[in-house]
Amino acid sequence: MNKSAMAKLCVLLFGTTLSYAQITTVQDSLIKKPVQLDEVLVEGKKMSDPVFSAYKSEPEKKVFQSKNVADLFKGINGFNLIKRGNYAIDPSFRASQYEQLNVQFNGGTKVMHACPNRMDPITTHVIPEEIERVEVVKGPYTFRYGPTFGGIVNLVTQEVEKQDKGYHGKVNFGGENNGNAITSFANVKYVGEQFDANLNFGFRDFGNYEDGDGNEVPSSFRSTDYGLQVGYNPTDDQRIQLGFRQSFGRDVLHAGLPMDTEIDDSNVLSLDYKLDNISDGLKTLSAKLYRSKVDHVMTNELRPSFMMVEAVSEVDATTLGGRVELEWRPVDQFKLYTGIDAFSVARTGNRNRLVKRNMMTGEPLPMPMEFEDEVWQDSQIDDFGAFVEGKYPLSDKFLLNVGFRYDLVRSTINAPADDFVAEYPELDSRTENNLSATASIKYMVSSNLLLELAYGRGVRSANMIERFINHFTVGQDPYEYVGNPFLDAEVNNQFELGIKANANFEGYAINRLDYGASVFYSLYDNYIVAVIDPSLNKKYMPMVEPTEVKRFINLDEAYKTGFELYGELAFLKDFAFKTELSYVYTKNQDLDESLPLTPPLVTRFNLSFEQEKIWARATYTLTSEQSDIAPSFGERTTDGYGVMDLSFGVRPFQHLTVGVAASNIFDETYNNHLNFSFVNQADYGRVPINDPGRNLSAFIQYSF
Ligand SMILES: [Cu+2]
Repeated sequence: MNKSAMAKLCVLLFGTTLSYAQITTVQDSLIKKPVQLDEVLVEGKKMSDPVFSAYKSEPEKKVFQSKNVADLFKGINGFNLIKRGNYAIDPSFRASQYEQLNVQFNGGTKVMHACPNRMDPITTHVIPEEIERVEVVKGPYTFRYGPTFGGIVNLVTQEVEKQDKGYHGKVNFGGENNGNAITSFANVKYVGEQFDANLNFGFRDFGNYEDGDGNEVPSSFRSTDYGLQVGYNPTDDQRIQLGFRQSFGRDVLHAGLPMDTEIDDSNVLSLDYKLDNISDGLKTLSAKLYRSKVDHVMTNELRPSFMMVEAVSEVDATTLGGRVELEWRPVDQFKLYTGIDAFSVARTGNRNRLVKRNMMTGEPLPMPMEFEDEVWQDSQIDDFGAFVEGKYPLSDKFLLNVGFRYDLVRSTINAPADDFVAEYPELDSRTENNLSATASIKYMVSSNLLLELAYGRGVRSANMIERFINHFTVGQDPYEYVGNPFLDAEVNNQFELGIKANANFEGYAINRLDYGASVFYSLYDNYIVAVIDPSLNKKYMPMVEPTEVKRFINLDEAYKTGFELYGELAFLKDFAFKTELSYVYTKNQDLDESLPLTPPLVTRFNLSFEQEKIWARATYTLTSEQSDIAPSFGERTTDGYGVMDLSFGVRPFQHLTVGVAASNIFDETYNNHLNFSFVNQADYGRVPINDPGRNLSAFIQYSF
């Protein structure tokens, strides 16, 4: 590929990602460029980025309001949120969720939840203000960052090594009127020639919010977080980085789950190393090692069921992992990546129940009865992987990417309950061998037009709940679920075709037009879902409806298809109008219904105005009715709705930023199709949880 074509491609790719990024910060070019640790996407090195990737940079300088986890994914087309309240929020992308998405921090660090109800997903162990960028690969199109089934979501925290030398810092406060929420965040960092350090602290206190009709939703929580990161560059070509962070969640109310969190503590320790410019043939060595731990305590003390049974669960999860990658240049322009990685999650913990009343009659028992239930049965899943991936420009217009990955997945259950052994007499540790592969092409038609075509085969072995859960209600419905240790890994064969284009207009009222679309089709083998199994008997409260029990099984036939498209028009220098659309259609052919958790069609209109010292935005999000549902999952049709958000920010002085925002200004009462339903709440039956009504917020930030 000749130089001008390379330059064109860079310009094109950079230009089109701008529409995702909204605002990019231009770095002062340093004379000596420090070694940077790898992320999934590398700004300015678009020839290395995976196909169908996008990122959203948090507009660091132009803030409107304090961030929450939901906001991190709001601006990325195709994302939806699975809400169990206002705290335990999981991202969903194109109807893939949980372990189907490879969600990680900083290019590989993982934090696995301890709670069987996912009260503590990875998004709860981070300060949202700390996340500077969210990177996404939309399918199994790269395997360098671990086994990937439905896509990669990489949350990038502040990249100290990219900053200017000296001291930096910021402190901010935010407040919201709906739920009387307050947020605070402080950060100080030092960047030196060889040494750098970064310290974060955050505190958040949220009350119960009200929906559009003024009904209070039990959703309050408090969380305190801090993180420390130190980096050392022993030579020009090396970097070592050590990170440690802790998060303390307290008194979290989960409207859509049977219990509330008392304690949710997590810590993450990570060590990164990179050696660059090794030789002509071998360019880079990157290594990472991490350990994370989540301790979780939940009770039903504040719930109606407490009067019959007192229940306390104390569970924990330990995640260990690491990777080593070598980047080669066997011939000029040919980038070859080889590596190995490992990922292990182990969970323990019990639920203690004190039965105070006779379940049949409701009469108090003369002697309350105590029970102890194994939640995780001391299970462990280890994944050891090896990958090879190559990027080669076939001509000055074609970039070819081919990758393979092998995973050895070992699952063990160390303390199986008697009834679980009775259900599965052949229960033993098990080893699976998974093969993943991808091939894709980037085709640069002209400097303003890029076409992408990709195929990926992503494989996901069953998670711990799907394998080993023993009569717990872990779904959105009230059924007891039983794991299945003999599940086959589910396979996603995904095809995707996409276009990104732009046009610049000199001397007109219209300045720039960006547009793009991608269409995908996923054919699944062995898709894992839970269905009612008449051969299973209910274990807990056997007389209470529903009396059937669900078991996880593999489906024979299922598929998914859909598209995303966007168009953005920049005009009158400071204005931009953007439209985005995302749609997914899923089919579980075995049961002739949709797959669970399929999001509705979402259309977003965004008008923004941006100058150096003043900026504003109006967003109208139209969510259509969802009637393609999974009745076997307890889903019901969800009405469509439209929500209007307004925000305004100003920088009156050099270091000071002030923002105000109004979300859902028309006080619409609505619930998203992916929201959980109220469970075990005194004031609500099993109806979907409504999202917040009107919310006014104010934000102030001082940075230097
Ligand atoms: Cu929990």
